[in-house]
Amino acid sequence: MAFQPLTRRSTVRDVYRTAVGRDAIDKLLLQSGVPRAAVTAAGPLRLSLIDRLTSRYTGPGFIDAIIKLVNSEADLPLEGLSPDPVPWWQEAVFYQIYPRSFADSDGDGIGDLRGIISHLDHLADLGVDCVWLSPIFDSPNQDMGYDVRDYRAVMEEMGTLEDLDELIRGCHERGMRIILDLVVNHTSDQHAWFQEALLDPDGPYGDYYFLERGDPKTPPNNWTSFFSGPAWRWFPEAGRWALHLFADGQMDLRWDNPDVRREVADIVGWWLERGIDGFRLDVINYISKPEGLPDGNAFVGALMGFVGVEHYFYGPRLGEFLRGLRRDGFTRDRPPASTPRRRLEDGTLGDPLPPDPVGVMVGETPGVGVQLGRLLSGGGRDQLDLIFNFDVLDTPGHTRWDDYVYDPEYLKRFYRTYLSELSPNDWIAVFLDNHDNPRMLSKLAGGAERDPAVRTAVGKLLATVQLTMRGTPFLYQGQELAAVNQGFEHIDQLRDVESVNRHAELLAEGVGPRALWRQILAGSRDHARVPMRWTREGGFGDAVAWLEGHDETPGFSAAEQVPDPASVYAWHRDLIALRRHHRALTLGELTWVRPEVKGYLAYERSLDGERFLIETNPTPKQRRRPKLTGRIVPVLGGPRKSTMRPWEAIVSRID
Ligand code: TEU
Repeated sequence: MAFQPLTRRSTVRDVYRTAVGRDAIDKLLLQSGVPRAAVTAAGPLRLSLIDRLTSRYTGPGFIDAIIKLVNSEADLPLEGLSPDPVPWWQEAVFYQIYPRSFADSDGDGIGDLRGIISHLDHLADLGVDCVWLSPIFDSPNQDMGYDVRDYRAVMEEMGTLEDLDELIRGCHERGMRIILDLVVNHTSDQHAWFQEALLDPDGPYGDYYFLERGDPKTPPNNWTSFFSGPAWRWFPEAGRWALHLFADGQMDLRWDNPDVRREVADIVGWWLERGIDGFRLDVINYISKPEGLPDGNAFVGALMGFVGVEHYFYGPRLGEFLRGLRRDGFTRDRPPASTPRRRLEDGTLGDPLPPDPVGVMVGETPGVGVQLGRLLSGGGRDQLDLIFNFDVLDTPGHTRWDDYVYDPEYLKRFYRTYLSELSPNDWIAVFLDNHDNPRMLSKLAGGAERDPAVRTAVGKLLATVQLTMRGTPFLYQGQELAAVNQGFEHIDQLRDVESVNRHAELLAEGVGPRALWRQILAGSRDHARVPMRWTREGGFGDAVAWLEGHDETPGFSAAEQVPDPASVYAWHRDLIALRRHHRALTLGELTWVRPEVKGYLAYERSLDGERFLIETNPTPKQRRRPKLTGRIVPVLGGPRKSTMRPWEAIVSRID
């Protein structure tokens, strides 16, 4: 189907028919909590009419912004591409480590590489196939390493390049791959490039960033930062404004400059040669900004919480930049220092594998919905391999700053819709936790997880869904120990720049102390950043951790969980082992089972005549189990009674 550009005479239905328009509308509905049926109702209406009807709320330019966004992506065809034979990452279990909080080997209260090395067996025993390290490169840590000062050096407090080489080898020897975090939408203001740029804004490095002349009182446009305030900082020494979508020390790189693209590709190649198997690419969908940096629409800004996003969350040259990076950076032209050993059927390890021709590219893509996700990661499109779709994290009408209980019906709806819109060329990443979000276990249990039995049950339930959903699971450290949100009591206990800035901003706006703290506590990224609980006493022994955890509930440390066959850890390990032996659970088709039944989240996975039934009751209430036919034999969990216990999860074989 040829792409027809939208005009003001187009209808809502026309917009919804396009990939970009569909995602944009879905996102607006999700943010505002309006049901999808509204689109059907408004389907035949012309955009000019919608503009007239809604401009009172949206202000001028809203509809034009949508039209422009949709017309910028004429690149629709997704069908007819030939997917590769199954790439390794489709069957893999990834595990995200937040190095600062994983394990501390030298007692300074900060996690480090040697700490990770000493716990590699924990990961291998769990069954992890690929480890992802959040940033470890040299950084002033305004945003905990997401502000890189030197892309070829390890942060001092985390160790040395030699430690990292040893860590890479340690993963490979255990049959695991390892990827790092590539943060290249921005650099730290302390990066040599930016320092050079400030010294000589008209020199070559000035062009690496968005350095704009102007009046020191008026920023170049109305964009706001994700971490409060305007997205611009004035540098008097250079007489220029500089763009920063995140903290004021995270300066956005100007990817339109071919030198920037070449530098990034070189960095990637350098690491691949050292043995790194790929990267998770931080906010990679933000790298292309439109020429002229136009003002953001105020209505979209108010709805999304940030002004300007519609201009860069899927910018004009994004696809081109990603294809270039894949070709010039991720495609190997030199052999790596080492490769992972092959994992054999019987669980032992074989010889090292041949190098992957292309390092894996996992895109962190906030704001990207199902259709844009397909455009960015569809097989054969030569952009990314996997993307994170964040719409799973909060239910419609909610953001992470709202104090609310997660509705499990939405979890079902999210995956149903997502999977139903994919073609055989698409593959998704499945994640519930990461270092930027409170724990899903706490969101779903809504406080009931203070009861250890509930905590265990919910932890197992979430693991079941995540590890048997059709897609590649990304576990985040601590999920295997049923980690929960922390009982922070005061802003002084928090370390995250986002929480700290937001706190100050709300305070300045006059929000009362209770309402303010409620928000911060609901949404703070620090919940997931406290030290991993290796022992009952905590994570980092006697050292004072850089961020203290508050969870003291007995039973939920690694020391207690690992030896216990009924633990959440054992459940993860057993499920991962089951996946490894039965491809129906990784590559198999997924068919929903009685999806209309509330409080029953169930599906079948099947391949080559082998069938598994996954059944959960993601609610605090006992429920009647829908009657199913066939011989159903539990292999994990059970027994399978006519009523389901609260939070029950069972994996069965259908014979
Ligand atoms: O996060 C990007 C992002 O948009 C959000 O998840 C962000 O944390 C916040 O929720 C915006 O409101 C990535 C990293 O994962 C995050 O840790 C970094 O702070 C951020 O990019 C900047 O590099």
